[in-house]
Amino acid sequence: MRIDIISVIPELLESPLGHSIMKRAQAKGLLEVHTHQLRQWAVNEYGQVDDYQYGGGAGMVMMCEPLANAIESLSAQRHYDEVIYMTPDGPTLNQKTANTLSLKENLLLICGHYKGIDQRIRDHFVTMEISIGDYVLSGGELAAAVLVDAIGRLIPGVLGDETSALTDSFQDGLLAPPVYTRPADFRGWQVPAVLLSGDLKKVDEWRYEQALQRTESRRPDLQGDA
Ligand code: 6GU
Repeated sequence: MRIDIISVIPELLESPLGHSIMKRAQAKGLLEVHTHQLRQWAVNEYGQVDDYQYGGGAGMVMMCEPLANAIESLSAQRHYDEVIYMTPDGPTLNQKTANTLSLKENLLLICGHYKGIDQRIRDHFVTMEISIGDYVLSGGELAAAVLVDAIGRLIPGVLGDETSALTDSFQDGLLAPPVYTRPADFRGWQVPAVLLSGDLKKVDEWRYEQALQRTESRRPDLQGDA
């Protein structure tokens, strides 16, 4: 999979995508992430990409021309399955959306700043909008990093243990059960005996039961959401 990202601060994406699983995915050639500085399509020598909003009001709006030129120039090189605008007023990202997007070949992400981007870009180029939650970030970059991470780890071959993404919280509409590692007794705090029993069927049943209980008490809204 290839993901292109248009941003005025591409540096913000470097660290989140340069370590751990995202680093490994790219090293293995399973994921390519290319960032593009929007200012290379600026309207003047000052690198201008935003302007005052029509109708008045505080806050700048990202202009049509740089974004249209950026999107068209990148789209001339490959077909994008989705052109995604990262915006707090989009539908909220969930595991189902991440699963769907992980099966795509090419994605183009647009990171907004200030008051956002001119509505005409959304109307004429954007095919999908995504928010990562009901709060406002200074720009779309951190949200884009979250999206790339959520998608990237689902690409087959990225996770060392092929099955581990399947047992994540949310993957089956349930939160994950509690986990334990050595020692079995830490300060008198015991690991549940069933996990030491060696009875895999019992362990599976216990985990499922715990997942149900956790979901019921913490996120009753999730039930059957897979
Ligand atoms: Cl995608 N962008 C911004 N700026 N803020 C957000 C967001 C996105 N998702 C939640 N808050």
